[in-house]
Amino acid sequence: MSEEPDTDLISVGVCQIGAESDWRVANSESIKGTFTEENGYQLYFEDAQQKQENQFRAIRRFIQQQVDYIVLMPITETGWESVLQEAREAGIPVILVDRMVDVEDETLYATHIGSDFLQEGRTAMDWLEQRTPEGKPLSIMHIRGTMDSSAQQGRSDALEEALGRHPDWTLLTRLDGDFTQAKAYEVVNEFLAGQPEPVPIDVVYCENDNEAFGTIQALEENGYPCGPEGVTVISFDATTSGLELCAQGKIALEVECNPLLGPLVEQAIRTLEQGGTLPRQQYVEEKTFTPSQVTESLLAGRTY
Ligand code: GZL
Repeated sequence: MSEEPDTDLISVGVCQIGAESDWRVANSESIKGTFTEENGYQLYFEDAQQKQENQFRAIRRFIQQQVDYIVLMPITETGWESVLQEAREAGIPVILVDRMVDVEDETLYATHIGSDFLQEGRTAMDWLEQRTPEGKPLSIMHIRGTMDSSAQQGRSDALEEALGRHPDWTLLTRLDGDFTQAKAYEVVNEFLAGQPEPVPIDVVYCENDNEAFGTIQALEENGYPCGPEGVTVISFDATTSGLELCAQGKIALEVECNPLLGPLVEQAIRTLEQGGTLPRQQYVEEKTFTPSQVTESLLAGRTY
């Protein structure tokens, strides 16, 4: 970023995680579509390629650039104290978007706008409990998202809670899919190749759609069909591609995670510009979808 910020525009430094998933791409598009010059903003957008140290570097660049606001999508929850203190010392408000940070001093950020990941997971577990007769054994494969991210922690905690309620449910394995299709495909194939004989898999709990895509491909290539007569796949995000697989019955439950956060972030900046105060936490509305609920009109109306 060589040019000095244009003083008529509100300068916003956005520190994005990467482009690891359909969800993330849609989230970035929402931000870029909101913070345009015609809307009164000068946008500095940094893609950290899924590395926290790149996020630290980007935030320090924004501080040097003396942007008016920093928008941070923190890849993981820990390690943020010093760089957020530097932003505060520079007098630059930080707005957290999507995932959360784990800091003692909550005044290090102006607000958090995103999802309640634990509630998303609990919603998925409520659905699974309602459709599973009491006492029926289940063997569950868990594909975790990026470790230490709040999305992974919340969704994983909900599954652990449910396993604690159901002694008849067995956790077959926990695999780390890092929210990507390629990694999920790799680790599921590795797991299946390591089994001396076919294993019973009743449910696969994928912590985002891109993991579900890779998992379903690996399962079906290894003779485990996914669907009403086969493996029950639970996924998060409800992207268009995820909903299309849900409509086909390959994903039994989609838990929506809304990536279109640009307008809410802009509202927060406008409030701060007018000297207003913000709630610490702003959760977004999210729904769930089962195959019969994924209609043509729903798909036609999806923008991500
Ligand atoms: C959730 C977000 C997660 C998505 C994944 O808000 O942090 O990261 O569920 C994305 O698709 O990679």
